[in-house]
Amino acid sequence: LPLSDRLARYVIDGTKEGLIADLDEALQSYKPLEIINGPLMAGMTEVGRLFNNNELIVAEVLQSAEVMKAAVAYLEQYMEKSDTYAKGRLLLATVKGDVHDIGKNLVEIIMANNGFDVVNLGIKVAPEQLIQAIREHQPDMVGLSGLLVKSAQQMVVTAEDFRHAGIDLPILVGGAALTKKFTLTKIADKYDGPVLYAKDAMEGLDIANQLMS
Ligand code: B1M
Repeated sequence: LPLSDRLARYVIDGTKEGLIADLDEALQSYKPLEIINGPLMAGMTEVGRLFNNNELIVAEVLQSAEVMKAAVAYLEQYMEKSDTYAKGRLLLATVKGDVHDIGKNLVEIIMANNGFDVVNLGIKVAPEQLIQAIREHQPDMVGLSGLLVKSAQQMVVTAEDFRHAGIDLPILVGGAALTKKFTLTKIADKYDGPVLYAKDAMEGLDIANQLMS
């Protein structure tokens, strides 16, 4: 198989044997993010398709997620880092009811490598936990991730709870089930501060940079 197909295959098959050697080979021609957004994401998309067709079970998807995480963890050391520090603080979480964290953790890596101080609260984070963490950590913005359809709705609830708590910090949202339209209508409608949608982690960084400039 060509290298890009092999990389996608590790994710689809949920196997790490040979992964590092192939990542090293890919690094000779591509940047770490190109490898993640290209063949590795293509593998994940295929996993999602197979899962949707009942051709994979949750345990197998979990193994695919482990491979993706291992690949991202290995590639992280080769990512470009900026020397700037403390551009701003981002409080980051996957919303209540949702365990998907690969995209969120990618956002953390990219933001942290580019001068942001990131407080990652993990997965299944309820609005009240976020509100408490905002008071404790005094971030400049809050990042919410969620991949399930119900997570988009959970973001609306979170925004509403923030409003009731008197919080109007910028909120950055992302995740597969979200759209810009949903963000600008449904979520922003329930909130007093800015709500911004990022389709991927790099767009999230661009938005965060604009907010802090
Ligand atoms: Co789940 N899962 N999953 N899953 N899973 C999806 C999301 C699904 C689309 C698969 C499918 O059916 N085709 C489907 C959702 C259906 C829906 O609601 N529309 C689904 C389902 C149904 C489920 C369960 C309900 C299955 C079950 O138990 N029956 C269950 C949910 C549990 C829960 O959350 N309560 C479940 C569980 C799991 C695993 C645990 C097995 C595993 C997650 C492991 C983990 O994350 N630690 C898993 C996986 C791996 C997936 C798929 C296959 C891949 C997700 C992924 O990691 N992608 C996924 C199908 C798919 O997306 N193709 C699927 C790679 C990652 C880098 O992309 O997270 O989208 P992503 O992040 C992107 C952008 O979205 C964006 O940037 C990233 C790229 O740079 N982004 C942000 C994300 N967050 C951002 C935040 C930002 C900015 C950008 O700013 C703050």
